[in-house]
Amino acid sequence: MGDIKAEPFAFPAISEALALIVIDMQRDFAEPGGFGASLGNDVSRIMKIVPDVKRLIEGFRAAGLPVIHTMECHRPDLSDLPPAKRDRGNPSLRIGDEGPMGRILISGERGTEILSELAPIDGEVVIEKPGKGAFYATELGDVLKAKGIRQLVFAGVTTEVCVQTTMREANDRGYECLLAEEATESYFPEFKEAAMAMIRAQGAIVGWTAHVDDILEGISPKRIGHA
Ligand code: TIU
Repeated sequence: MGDIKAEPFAFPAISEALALIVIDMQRDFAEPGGFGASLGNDVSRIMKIVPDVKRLIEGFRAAGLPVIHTMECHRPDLSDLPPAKRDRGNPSLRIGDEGPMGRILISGERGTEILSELAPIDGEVVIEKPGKGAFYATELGDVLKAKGIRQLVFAGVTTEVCVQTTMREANDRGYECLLAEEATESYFPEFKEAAMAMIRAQGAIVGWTAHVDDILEGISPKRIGHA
């Protein structure tokens, strides 16, 4: 497969080892009445990245590369929700409360679903995670090991919270991580910029960043075919 144009330098992609992980593209973070809005955020920013996340997912599917989805959510009995998380901040609706899209961030509720435009297809792994990081208290590490995945391309929300936390977890576990710039977003534009700068600083201390077009060019079946 070869190099993908990236910062701070080219990302050395290996087709047998590469997967896309789409973090928490759920209605609760993107639509009015959900968890993101209950924390006082302008959620309209999140919907704007949907077309770029969609073409990245479609590019991975077309190349025959795995797509993994995550969802931040909790059990209906809240047994995996520490009080420290439930009580944090001053939200108008807390995790587990009944909102306009069902109970906030609870598994199986309408608001917890992945946006319909980005819905997983048959055979794609969906990881339900109680934390901000996708490795904590989930089967993600075992799934990646079983599939032989050692490199992860990241998309999803929010850049500095669940995306960055998961990238740091993955980096410490030995995965090479590449963040797709137009396919991630924060409620705070300055936090997105700062998170990307932190990730790629010091010679890719946490990982690389790249434009969606360059990632799609790097994984295109045409290019794999000629590798
Ligand atoms: N609040 C915020 O920025 N993010 C989260 O609570 N979760 C995720 O980032 N998925």
